[in-house]
Amino acid sequence: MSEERETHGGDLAVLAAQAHGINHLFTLSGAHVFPIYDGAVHRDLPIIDVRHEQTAVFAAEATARLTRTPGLAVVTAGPGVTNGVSAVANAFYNGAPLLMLGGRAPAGRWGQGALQEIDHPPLLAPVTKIAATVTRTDEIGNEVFDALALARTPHRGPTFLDIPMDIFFGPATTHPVAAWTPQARQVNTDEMARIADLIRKSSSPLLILGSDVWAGSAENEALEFVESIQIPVITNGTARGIIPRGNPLLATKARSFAFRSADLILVVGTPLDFRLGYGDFGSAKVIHVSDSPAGIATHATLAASTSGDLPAIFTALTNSLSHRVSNEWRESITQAALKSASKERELLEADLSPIHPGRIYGELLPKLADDAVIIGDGGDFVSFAGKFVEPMRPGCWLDPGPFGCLGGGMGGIIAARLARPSAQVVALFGDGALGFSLGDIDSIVRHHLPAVMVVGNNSAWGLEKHPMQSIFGYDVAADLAPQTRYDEVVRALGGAGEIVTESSQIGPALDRAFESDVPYLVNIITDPAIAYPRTTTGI
Ligand SMILES: Cc1ncc(C[n+]2csc(CCOP(=O)(O)OP(=O)(O)O)c2C)c(N)n1
Ligand SMILES: [Mg+2]
Repeated sequence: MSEERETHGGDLAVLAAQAHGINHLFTLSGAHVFPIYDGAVHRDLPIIDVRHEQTAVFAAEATARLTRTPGLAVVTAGPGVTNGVSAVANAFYNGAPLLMLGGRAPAGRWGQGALQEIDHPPLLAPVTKIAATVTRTDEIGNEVFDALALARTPHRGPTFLDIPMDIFFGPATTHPVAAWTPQARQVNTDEMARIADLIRKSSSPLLILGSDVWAGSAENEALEFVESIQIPVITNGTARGIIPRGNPLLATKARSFAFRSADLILVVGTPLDFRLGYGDFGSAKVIHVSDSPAGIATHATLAASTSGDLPAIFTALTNSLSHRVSNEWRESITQAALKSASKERELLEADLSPIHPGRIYGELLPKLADDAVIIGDGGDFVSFAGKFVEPMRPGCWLDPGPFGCLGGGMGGIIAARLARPSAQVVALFGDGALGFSLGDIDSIVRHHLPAVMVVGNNSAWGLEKHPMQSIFGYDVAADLAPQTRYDEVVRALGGAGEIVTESSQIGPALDRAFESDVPYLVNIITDPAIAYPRTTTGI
């Protein structure tokens, strides 16, 4: 297809998206956005159509988190946009760059009550970096390009544009669009000197690596820094795997001991939110490093902070520090990690009836390849995954993140399978969470996106049932129908699956799932009485 063509606004939007390296358009149909479909068809941008707009946006978010290229979700006016809002909010709190492009009632009819007429940007403004309406056809290309550039500029996050139908269908001439290139950024040398000094003086430092380290392509520089001074590390989100399983500096399994015993905690690329005790670690000094000035916590007492280019920040630290963290501190972390690993082994090997969720991970872990993509969508069942699964590579772990929106699993599968065509894709679902995106089994079947889906089926919203029990002594609105055959739902929609009720059946069922070349759901009936032993409540 030639670059120049007399066409409409849809072509301009597609060219701008392609200049950002976007390879897929996630959508659910509506006439308001037909021009971009026509542009995508003419410009060979594959269209992945799904059964709920939320899944389109979750797929865009997961694409961004896995590939570090922005995702693109296209939704129709009105309910198409409103259905996407929860997933946009999730992406906002994960710092995931995407553009949700919405249709909009025609500008020429505004105020007259056209179908699905609603002003979207005010709904999206609190959860996007920009939410705006395009007002001229010949500006569509620039505005889409700029919205994507803003989305992927640190601190990353979603953006929203809507395009009135008459503007979108308006005549346009396309021109070649130059590919996007990132802007170079500096580090603050004074702040870096102070941080290096604090690390040098610390006898028991601990490093926390968050998702922005992976998003900012700082994983190699981070690992180099860690190895050079031998500092123990805890990772979260997509940063899990930067320090691979088996590396003695990985302190994730010694988490409570490490937080309790460190005298300095250096947090890079993640907010000091409830997951990190709001940045209050008792007497330990805290350093906060973010990819942007607004990311530095203002609610915590910080010994130092800096923001900027994360690879450059790690390189500066490596260059300015020549000491090694003490053997005693590292050894105490290793011992604490070994102790908790031996306790975990009991759960991983539990041979109980009904099945203990831990045993599912005991069976799954040895079957995971180093490049497996793991997606979690659920409550307690996914918390167990967080405890047991230690990825070997970064950018291979998708959990809902701090906004905690259930329902992202199927969008995660779509994105993971497209981004990593030959890798294992394993989605771990709570039975409650699965219900949000069950209809999109149809999407992964239609688009031939095989994946292994494992449901920890405790017939309950477990992560709500158990807390309500402990607060009120009883629970309501927390039970689901017992032992629902989600595997049969998948089969009816064209995939495959089976039910598992005994621990000994888990391994063979997982083997069949990995060997199959279709979406395969292993529906594992687990003990409803088991609650994840939680130490944080999120409040
Ligand atoms: C969209 C959304 N609605 C409600 C919640 C509140 N919530 C958090 S965990 C949870 C229970 C999840 O149940 P399930 O997926 O079955 O996992 P389990 O805890 O039983 O393992 C609920 C309802 C949420 N996080 N997101
Ligand atoms: Mg459940």
